Amino acid sequence: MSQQKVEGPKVMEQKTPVEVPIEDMKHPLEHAWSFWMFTNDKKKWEDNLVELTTFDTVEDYWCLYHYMKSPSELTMGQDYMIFKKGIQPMWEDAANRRGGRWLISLEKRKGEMDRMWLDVVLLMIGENFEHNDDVCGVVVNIRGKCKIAVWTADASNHKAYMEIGRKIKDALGPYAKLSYQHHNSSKNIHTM
Ligand code: MGP
Repeated sequence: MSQQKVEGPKVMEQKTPVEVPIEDMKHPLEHAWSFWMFTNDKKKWEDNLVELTTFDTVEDYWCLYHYMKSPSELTMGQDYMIFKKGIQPMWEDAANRRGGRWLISLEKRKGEMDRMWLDVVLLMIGENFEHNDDVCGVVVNIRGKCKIAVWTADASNHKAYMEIGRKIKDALGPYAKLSYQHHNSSKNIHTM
């Protein structure tokens, strides 16, 4: 009896026309951003700041988003901070010294903190403002009264901070309460 020759599946020799490094397949952001964490352990405020990592692509941000705890899972006294690479998340940094912040109060809407944090971070790293250059970073403080704050570079640049504030308000919806303050004062310059 003649034995039938069984042929295995044909393996086509496949050649990728161009070898694309995986890094080049990611979508770059306009800026590189540093992700900071504050844990209230040490006496001096600035000693509690840790720069965890830097990201500069959309994909790397989503990786971090899935890997890290959401703000609502942090413990009391902790902060997350995302600032343009090179800007330290403190008033003393040259980029913040003349600046201020849009404070988003989460007093009554704490349950929505994670969504609001994500919305504001995406708005910021996606460079959705006309005055992107005026945006320094964003902070979420886990306290009895939690807060999200977008820091801008120049508290005397009314046009810039108002445009930024309006975009944040539009993204978060009519119930979001925003107030703008100079870093060296707790007085509200603007509310919306
Ligand atoms: P906070 O953590 O921003 O807000 O500031 P919190 O805890 O809600 O308190 P509140 O004062 O807004 O009601 C708390 C304290 O941390 C400040 O009073 C400062 O002593 C210190 N601190 C906060 N920041 C953002 C800075 C900073 O940029 N530089 C320095 N040196 N100290 C800061």
